[in-house]
Amino acid sequence: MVRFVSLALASLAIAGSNAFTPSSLIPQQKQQKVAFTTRLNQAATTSTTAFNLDEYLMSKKGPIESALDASVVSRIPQTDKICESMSYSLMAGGKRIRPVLCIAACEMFGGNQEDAMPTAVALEMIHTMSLIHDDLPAMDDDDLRRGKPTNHVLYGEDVAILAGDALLSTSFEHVARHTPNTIAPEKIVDIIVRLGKCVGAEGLAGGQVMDLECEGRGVEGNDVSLEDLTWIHTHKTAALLVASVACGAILGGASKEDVERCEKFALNIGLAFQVADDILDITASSEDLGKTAGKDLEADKTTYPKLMGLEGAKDEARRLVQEAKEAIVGYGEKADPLLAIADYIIERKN
Ligand code: GRG
Repeated sequence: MVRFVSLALASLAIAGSNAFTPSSLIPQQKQQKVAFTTRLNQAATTSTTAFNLDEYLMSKKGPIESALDASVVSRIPQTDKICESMSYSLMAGGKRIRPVLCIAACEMFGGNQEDAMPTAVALEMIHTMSLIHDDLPAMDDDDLRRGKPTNHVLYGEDVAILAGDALLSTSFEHVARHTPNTIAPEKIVDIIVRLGKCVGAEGLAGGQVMDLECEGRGVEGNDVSLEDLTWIHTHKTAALLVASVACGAILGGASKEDVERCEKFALNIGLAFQVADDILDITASSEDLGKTAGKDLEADKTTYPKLMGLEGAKDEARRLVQEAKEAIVGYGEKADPLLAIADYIIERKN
């Protein structure tokens, strides 16, 4: 229901300005926009399929888990320990949202799962690295992740840091080595650039540093603003989701404009994801989350609920998802998986 309301709203918002202009009078770039708007309106009025997200996620789970499992293998006894530590966190469960987003975006543009899988694996390696490092005593100092003891609890801080480093470097190697040779080398380079960028100063690492700098702020006159919070989460959380969708789209054959629409979609779901995470930290149990609940409150962190109130944060999450969907609804039924994932991101329980 929410879906159809949002489709109608998107249709109303974007319909209009070029409705009766002959296409020969419209410049080419604008023509593409008109064509997209027309598709958007058609999708908004004709899409009635009830997409089954559970079935879709189940169909992706097996291939993703197998590819992840095969991606870290110790070939000599000297690497047994580091590989065990890498595999432990990589195979410890998790929703696999980033690989699914990558594959779904690739398929939306007519690409296939096999083309996207090495990048999907790389994204989950990067995500897992960030979780291992985030849980370290020098960062969030947590001993529970994905319902299991954190990496450093089992392997020690030294090995956990190195396992994270190894997952990060292996992610780039994996894309370069395993992406099928039917994909143009320029695309593979573009993907590696995007993966590198979303981890660096303008990605996870930069977002995390700004987050650490903001911790403990909140003294009158020096409060963390909504703008600060949005910057942190655009980089710390959304950047990897943007890379997931954009890389999938590129592998599927998307044009520059298509990739930009995908980036807009992913930035908004990325922020919504974090708003939902902040809400769950207050409302869910550690058992449901698979990690320690209530940590934000305990550390007096600035979060969306703290700045907007719980109901305000829920409204903000819904607004962001709505905006995300408007960016890609014009792709019609092919966008169903991504649209359903957008809803799931704020409805999830962990
Ligand atoms: C070492 C270069 C380098 C970077 C790491 C620690 C760090 C810098 C960044 C922190 C990134 C981080 C942990 C962001 C939070 C993102 C988030 C909401 C994670 C939870 O993701 P889910 O819910 O987890 O997808 P599962 O377990 O389902 O995979």
